[in-house]
Amino acid sequence: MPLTADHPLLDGRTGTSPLVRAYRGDRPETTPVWFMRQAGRSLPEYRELRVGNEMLEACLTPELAAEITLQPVRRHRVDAAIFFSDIVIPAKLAGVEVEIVPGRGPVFANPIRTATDVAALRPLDPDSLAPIREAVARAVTELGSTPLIGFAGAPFTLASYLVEGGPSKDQLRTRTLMYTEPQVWASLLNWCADIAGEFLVAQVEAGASAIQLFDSWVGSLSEQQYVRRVAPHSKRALSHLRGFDVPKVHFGLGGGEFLGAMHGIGADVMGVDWRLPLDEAARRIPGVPLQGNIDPALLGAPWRILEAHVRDVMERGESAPAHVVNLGHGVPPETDPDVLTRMVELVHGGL
Ligand code: 1CP
Repeated sequence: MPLTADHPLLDGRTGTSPLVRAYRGDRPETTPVWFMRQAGRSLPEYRELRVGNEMLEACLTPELAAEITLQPVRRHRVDAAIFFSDIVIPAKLAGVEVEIVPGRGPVFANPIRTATDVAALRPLDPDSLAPIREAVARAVTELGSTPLIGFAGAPFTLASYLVEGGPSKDQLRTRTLMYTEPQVWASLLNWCADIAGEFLVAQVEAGASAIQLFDSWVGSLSEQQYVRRVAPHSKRALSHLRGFDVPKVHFGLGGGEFLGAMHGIGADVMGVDWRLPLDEAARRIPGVPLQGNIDPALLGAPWRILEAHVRDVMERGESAPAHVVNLGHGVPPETDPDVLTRMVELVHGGL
């Protein structure tokens, strides 16, 4: 399905924005920058809006989700907004019971661990995505020439929450299921791929100018297991966007050892975590635009140390055909927002 003529990528709003140009392999005059998890806990205006609103309810209230999406753009002048939502929203919309427990993360009342559990999962009713479409449309109208990035959790990361029942350090149960019940595993990952894919399509149709697929917990896998048991499903998630000419970014924490395999699922741009220098990433996947990879730990360091690190990241980023500056993972909640604003100014000032 092609984008409609009134989509921001086609009607002159975002098609030549620095972010979209860099995602397409070009080097705009100013290097674009945004931050994973820029919308949320580090901003006082976010905490204020969230008082009395449960996290997932906020995600499904279009006015609130749109407003939270816009906050970091207004404050920091970043080159993109990322849609305020969560990777578990499509599961919730498909009828799975989940809540976000403050200080912990997503928790599922009934973890999915058997063939019967997987067989009981229902497909996502496209009508249930109406609040997502409305929130995206509202945000996009306000954003004008600033692109909105849509996102989804990749099947492995989504499945790991469903199987574990909540956040887990090493995804042990998930990986046990992967090894011992390959068919149950494949059905579960296909279900995750399809709900993630439809979540992405809804965001793109409503006006997102790029998407990012997060495979946050992929670092617990070997390359062999990734290629065999995970990558085909991530590819399936992205295949829902076939025909839509939008840049697709793929990011995984600890995926540096199999960056090539991750890129191979159909991504246009690779997000890199802080463990792998960008010049080395560019050597591993030549010709691919890169995004990253400031170490979030340095957000709490004295400015001169952070500044030197940002400059180093930008220099190494010159090894890639194009570079979008970002963190190597999300903004930690305790970050001083002024530091993020100052970093945006630094990146826009150039090397
Ligand atoms: O207390 C609060 O305010 C809720 C904290 C919070 C927020 C702000 C959660 C719970 N989710 C979000 C928003 C969110 N989640 C966004 C919005 C936009 C932005 O980036 O600014 C995005 C992209 C996500 C994606 C997400 N959720 C990921 C992938 C990215 C990553 O950080 O690796 C994952 C793994 C989640 C699960 C999740 N949701 C929330 C938390 C605390 C977690 C992680 C828990 C864990 O460590 O397992």
